[in-house]
Amino acid sequence: MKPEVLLYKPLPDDLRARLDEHFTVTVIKDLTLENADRQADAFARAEGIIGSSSKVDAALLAKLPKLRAASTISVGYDNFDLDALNQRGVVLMHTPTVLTETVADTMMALVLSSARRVVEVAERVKAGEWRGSIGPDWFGTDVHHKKMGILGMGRIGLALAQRAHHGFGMSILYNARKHHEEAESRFNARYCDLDTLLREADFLCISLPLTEQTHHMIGREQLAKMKPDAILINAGRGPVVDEQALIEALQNQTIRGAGLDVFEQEPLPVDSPLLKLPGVVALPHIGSATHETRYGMARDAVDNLIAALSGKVEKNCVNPQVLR
Ligand code: 8YV
Repeated sequence: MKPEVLLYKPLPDDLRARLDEHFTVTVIKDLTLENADRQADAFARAEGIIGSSSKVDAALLAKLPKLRAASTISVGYDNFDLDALNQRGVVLMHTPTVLTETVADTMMALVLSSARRVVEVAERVKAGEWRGSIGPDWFGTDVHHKKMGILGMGRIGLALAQRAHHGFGMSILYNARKHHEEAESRFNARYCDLDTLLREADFLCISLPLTEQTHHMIGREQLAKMKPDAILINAGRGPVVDEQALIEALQNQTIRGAGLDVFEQEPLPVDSPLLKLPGVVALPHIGSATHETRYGMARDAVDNLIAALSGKVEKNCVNPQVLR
């Protein structure tokens, strides 16, 4: 008998076939309490779940009495109640390495497009406004040789530092829970406290997971410390930044701009004041969204679930303590 699993995100055909080889699969749209009631039998039998973005808390876990493993097709797992999983002994698997370079590319795209106003001026060209030689109202600000401040020196922060330092000659400052020797030796990155990071960075690049400690870590007080010419980049999780405070800082022009791939509410409401601010580049959470990387994430998530349900976990496990 193959273990039963719930799949709540479409997979490429070959990966779906691999999942079917190992498990009896029930497809559901989202992991919600309503769907748990509608498909109660499948939930009651499921030993594994695989997908992304749905909220998994104690109430949902109560509908999954046989669950042993959860495999998320993402690096972030803030949508999971980790304490509840640990209490139930459910192992949580994620996809941390495969998306690193792609997300760092996205962050560099946000740096370049917000500094050089790429989206805004391209729209003006399309609107027929380019009629002669351009003046200062089309100009941006330089990226090369500026100071990049990285908040959170994990895998993605490191890949961003590499691009900024080697590709653009930028100097790197960073703040993280601890010193990162590789960042310091390879990219000459300088460790500093958060205040120094805020005061000195031309680009404040946030690459942090969302936790109780990082929620609204950048708020009114922190934004007030940034340079008037600084640009804030966030491609981690929206709620790390107090969005209302950011909107006010941008409206009052106490900072120059923002490049955002993540928001407090996603999809970003169409009436968000962020969309009316010319200094803002807003992307629809495309950090990892390339064909290659999304395939790799789905492949790793399938492999992670197979490993977890056969008791052969070697990597990509968020809570290995439940295995002991
Ligand atoms: C995901 C992300 O693709 O991995 C993450 O944590 O934010 C994105 O890369 C997104 O959650 C949708 O799966």
